[in-house]
Amino acid sequence: MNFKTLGEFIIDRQKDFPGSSGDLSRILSAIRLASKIVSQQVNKAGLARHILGGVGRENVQGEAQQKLDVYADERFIEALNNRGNVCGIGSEENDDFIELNKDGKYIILMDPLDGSSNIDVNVSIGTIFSVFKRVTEIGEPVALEDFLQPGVEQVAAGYVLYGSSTMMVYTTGNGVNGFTYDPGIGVFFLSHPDMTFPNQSKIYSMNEGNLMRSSKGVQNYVKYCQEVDKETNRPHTGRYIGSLVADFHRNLIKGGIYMYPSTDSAPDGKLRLLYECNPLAFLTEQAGGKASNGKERIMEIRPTKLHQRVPYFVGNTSMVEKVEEFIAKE
Ligand code: AHM
Ligand code: MG
Repeated sequence: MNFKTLGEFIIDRQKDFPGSSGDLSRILSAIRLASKIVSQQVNKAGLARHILGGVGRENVQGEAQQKLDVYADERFIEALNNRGNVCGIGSEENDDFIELNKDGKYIILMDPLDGSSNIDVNVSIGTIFSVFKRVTEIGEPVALEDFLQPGVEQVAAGYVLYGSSTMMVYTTGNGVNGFTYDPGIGVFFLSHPDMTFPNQSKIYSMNEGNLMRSSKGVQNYVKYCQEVDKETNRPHTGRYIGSLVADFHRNLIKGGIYMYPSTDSAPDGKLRLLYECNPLAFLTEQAGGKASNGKERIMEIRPTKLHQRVPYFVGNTSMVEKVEEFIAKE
């Protein structure tokens, strides 16, 4: 067993940034703390009736909010606010961004509980986060422009997966590392150092119920994945959990592509650029993969609104480039 803890790792990595104020380390430890609290609630979701089910209202995207969505949102905001160095948070669960300490230099974008339709059925869910430096002056209130930065400006990003075990995976632009939580002693240990997509990849993940409503390019790519061809090791294997973090995590370890394309009924796809796509794109590129909207690099898209959606293709570079080829031909 590797006994390096997440706490030690964060401090070790801080040395890579000489003269650092330690603010980013404090943010990562706030995320670590909130994720432990959320993990504990997620684990007993089946027992605790007061945290299961919907709250009876919808978020700004028209999706039914679950009690645990709201619970996770509140815990992450509290933990980040307590550190005092975050000036604003944009969350999938809130209509507008939240202003925190105007003297803070960092902003956070997050999906506090992704895949929440899976909560009540005991299937993996996750938290996704992204950290940027503000572009407005320290001491001023945060403004929308602080949140609408392209993904290439991220200073850190990651996710927490509440699965068969709880894991935190993150990057500060110097590789991707994964930590597994030991709930007995309340500590995350480094279990997956230097994560990269494997060279061999076989898995494709998509809600195929949407296939007939997707573009010809995507339909042809899925047909390609299903064709039998010994030389190229096809057919590929279909795997779809319906929790982005869980699907992404499996593909990062086993090799694969996750797709949420545009459809007739959702021309911009379903996933949110700022809370879901950018952070996982940063991790992907750090792990040697590729993230695209089918035509362009996700991290170069300049956002125009907080809750913006984009078609999303993410995973092994060879697989993402293959679907891009089919899309270019459509
Ligand atoms: P959410 O943020 O409201 O949970 O929605 C995002 C989720 C992703 O985790 C998942 O990959 C996708 O929506 C599943 O959508 P669908 O049910 O359309 O396949
Ligand atoms: Mg989500």
